[in-house]
Amino acid sequence: MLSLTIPRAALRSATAPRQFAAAATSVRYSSTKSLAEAVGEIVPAKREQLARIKSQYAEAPLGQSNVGHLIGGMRGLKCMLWEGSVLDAESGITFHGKSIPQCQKELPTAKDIGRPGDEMLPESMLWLLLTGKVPTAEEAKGLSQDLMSRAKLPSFVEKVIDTFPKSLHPMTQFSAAVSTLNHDSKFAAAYNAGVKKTEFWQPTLEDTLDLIARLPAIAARIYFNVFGKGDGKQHVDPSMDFAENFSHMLGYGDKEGLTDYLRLYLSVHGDHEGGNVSAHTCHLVGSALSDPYLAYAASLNGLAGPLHGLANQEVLNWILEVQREVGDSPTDQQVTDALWATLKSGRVVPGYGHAVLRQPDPRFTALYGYCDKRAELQSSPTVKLVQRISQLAPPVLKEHGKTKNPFPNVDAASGAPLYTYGLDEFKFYTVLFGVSRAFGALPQLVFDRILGLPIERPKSLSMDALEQLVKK
Ligand code: CMX
Repeated sequence: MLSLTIPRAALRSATAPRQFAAAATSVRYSSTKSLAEAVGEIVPAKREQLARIKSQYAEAPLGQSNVGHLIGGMRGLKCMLWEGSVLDAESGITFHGKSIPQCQKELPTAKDIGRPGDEMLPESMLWLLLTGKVPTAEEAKGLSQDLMSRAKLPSFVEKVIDTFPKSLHPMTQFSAAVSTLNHDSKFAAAYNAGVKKTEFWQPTLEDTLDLIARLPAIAARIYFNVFGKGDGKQHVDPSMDFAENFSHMLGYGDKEGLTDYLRLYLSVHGDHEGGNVSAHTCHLVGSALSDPYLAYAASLNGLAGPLHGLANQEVLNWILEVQREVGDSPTDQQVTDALWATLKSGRVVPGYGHAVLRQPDPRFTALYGYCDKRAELQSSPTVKLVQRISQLAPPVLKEHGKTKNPFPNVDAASGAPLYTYGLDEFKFYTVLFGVSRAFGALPQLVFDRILGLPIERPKSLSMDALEQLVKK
């Protein structure tokens, strides 16, 4: 039960084992568990599970790899461990076994921690991803307050960001700024001090929380410098949750609909199993024991590609292009013609298709569902066009006959609500995705270190070597 008066002695870091405790004064109720304690509890079982798998099944086949895998982007090859989520081609993503609708039902929401808003908190999702358990409202609130206590940027990082030219893409600014945060990496410091391998996960978790907490301020500073919106100071209000503070920093704090949308957006974009470019990159770079800042900066560079995270910028660009062409009340034929014109020009339809999914993306469905709940979004011509295209594009893409999945992915829906709420600088959209992806990619880095996973080093072959091998 939440009590409003908290004895001073009961206040301590919501997460950290003493040696890595954040200097910040985060608030935690003595009866609730901190995130570090909750993660610490699962460590023995996770290690035992890995030892059991190693001793009993190390030689068990997982299907064969073939030449098609080697030259075809390793589609479907089972060669990575990823704890937080599993992606099924038909039913979509589950986070520790929970689908998005289940998470929407079970995870603590803004209202549950005393803030205005109905959507699940990204803080709750982070707890689930790291522990496999649904947090109580008190635990979610404690984690939220802990993150807010870590959110202030070092002043040298602010200065670095302020030197970037406005013309530098926001994603490049974002990854560069994240790299500089490694100046204060607790993992790097612990490693240099000779901390034992079995304890690596603790400073990795500390860096993870520091980094996630600081991403909104980095993003908002870039947004202010490039687009002139927000107060430019990235003020943090400790009574607000993560998305609420972020929304205020960006200058949209008065728009409850946008703030609640951000909560949902950040929660569903966080984790999408390990094989996608951004998640895999974080795991790969982290496997060299690079600290979480370096690993996540690399991840962001992958997210900035147009076939991955940049697609959400491309989608809005393309939707507005179609809107200019067909107007606000187009016929089905006009929209269909616009889809064919895109395909015939040799371009992909952005926001459609997926390397794994073979059904509409449940993340798309969740964001679409949000639009259906809000009158201001229902009346938006941009949202309406997105919804119309989601019905008309699949038959066109099927007839076109190339893509294995003609259905919308998350990027098809994510930008239109932002645009409608006035966050219309779509060059910035992938930065929002980048704030979110940290909620999934970084917890896996913690698991990598709990499990002591080795450096990644798959085998490559030249075409000559490949031919020699297969001709034998
Ligand atoms: N429009 C037109 N053609 C498409 C297409 C689309 N939306 N999606 C796939 N295709 C084409 C591919 O370009 C490929 O053509 P070629 O054989 O000429 O190279 C063919 O269909 C087969 O591709 P696939 O096996 O179905 O898809 P991949 O696994 O290779 O690629 C993806 C997946 C997402 C990169 C691809 O569907 C695509 O480019 N979609 C548009 C961009 C996009 O929305 N990306 C965001 C994905 C989600 C995310 O990561 O954020």
